[in-house]
Amino acid sequence: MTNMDVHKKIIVFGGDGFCGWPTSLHLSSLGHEVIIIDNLSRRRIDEECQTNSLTPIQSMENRLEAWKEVSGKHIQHYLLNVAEDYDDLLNVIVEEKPDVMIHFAEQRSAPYSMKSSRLKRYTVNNNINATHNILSAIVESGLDIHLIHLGTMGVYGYGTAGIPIPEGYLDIEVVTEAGDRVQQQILYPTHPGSIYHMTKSQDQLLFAFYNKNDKLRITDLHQGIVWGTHTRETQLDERLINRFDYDGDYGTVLNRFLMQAAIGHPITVHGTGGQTRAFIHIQDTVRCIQLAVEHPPATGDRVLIMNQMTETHRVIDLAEIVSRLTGTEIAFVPNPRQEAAENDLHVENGLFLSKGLVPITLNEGLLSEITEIAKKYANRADHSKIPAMSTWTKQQKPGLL
Ligand code: USQ
Repeated sequence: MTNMDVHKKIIVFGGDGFCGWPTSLHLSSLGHEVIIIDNLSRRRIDEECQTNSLTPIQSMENRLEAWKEVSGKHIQHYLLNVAEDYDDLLNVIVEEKPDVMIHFAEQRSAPYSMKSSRLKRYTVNNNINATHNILSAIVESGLDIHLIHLGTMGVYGYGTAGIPIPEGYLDIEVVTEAGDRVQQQILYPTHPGSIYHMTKSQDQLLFAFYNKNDKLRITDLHQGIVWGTHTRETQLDERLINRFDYDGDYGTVLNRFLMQAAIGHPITVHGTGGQTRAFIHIQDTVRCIQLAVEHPPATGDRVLIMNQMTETHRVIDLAEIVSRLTGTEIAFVPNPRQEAAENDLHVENGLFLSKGLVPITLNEGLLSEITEIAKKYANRADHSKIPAMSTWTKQQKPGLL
């Protein structure tokens, strides 16, 4: 029996979110026993910001009931705050004895994390405590659990001066005073662009420490910007539908552009649109997590870091593609963020390709995403939530926004 055929018990932290929900369904469909731990904070933030998913997502109870009906498989849900309820977290881990735990349970919006000092502190407290509580609980449980974490390409920063971004580690050579050449591999220096991205940079250090000190087996996935909505499993029944964020805080760039085109709103390019970013389709996200589950590091291995992205694009090029497909005009708006106006980006992603990932490209999915999702649910859109309102500095006030 190969590693791929083994059915595992898997806890998914943050299994109600945009990446966590389709991942939970996918792993369950493969025969793994999936347990979701989620405090439903993403839904609370929607209420706080008076925003909503463009798609009509169901309550957690309805989602799980629908999955049982459609697949015959049971997913259990624990309502638990991983960042705060350490004892409960430890108890669940000790009782359930999972083989694998997947950690999506972090506040994931850069603009939201920059909105106010309250939200900066919330993001830091939530994200870093969640990660540390999980690591600490694995050690205290005494169990040999493979931890998979959803990190971000944003820890590297985007100004790479032509250097292809390696998968986590950089080869360096230092010439000592005596003239000796010393070679080393170090964690690629982090260069986060928001409080949110900074928390993911801190996560890397926590992983490095627990890996060195306690020999924890950890995979850290540096994911690019996700686009798309459906995966094979979320399409099986409308009650399983994934969330689609389009608002100025949580909507990611390409999905925002697709939704804007669907409702005839000008496509909001920040600045010149010369920002180059890494992208991946949500279907490939869940496939990558499957591959990470099937290829765990061995005890004693260093943290396995893989770049979870399939393509790089400039924001302006994406806007032009969507504009060409739909006839929607492009609006250049002052950039509310502090980021380089233009950058090159070369990313190595050979690890996932070598494990069998066959990427979905933009060409294959864009039109259907516009018609099947954005247009279908356009009547649910609140147009007042489209502008990006979060600014990176107090002084900067984006004129048009
Ligand atoms: N942008 C626009 N117009 C818009 C929205 C965004 O031009 O209407 C620009 C932004 O200024 C930025 C780029 O598009 O230059 C990407 O913005 P984004 O909101 O799509 O992505 P980001 O804030 O980086 O965060 C998202 C996810 C985060 C994940 C990250 C991966 O929210 O959870 O970690 O993508 S990465 O960008 O590779 O770090």
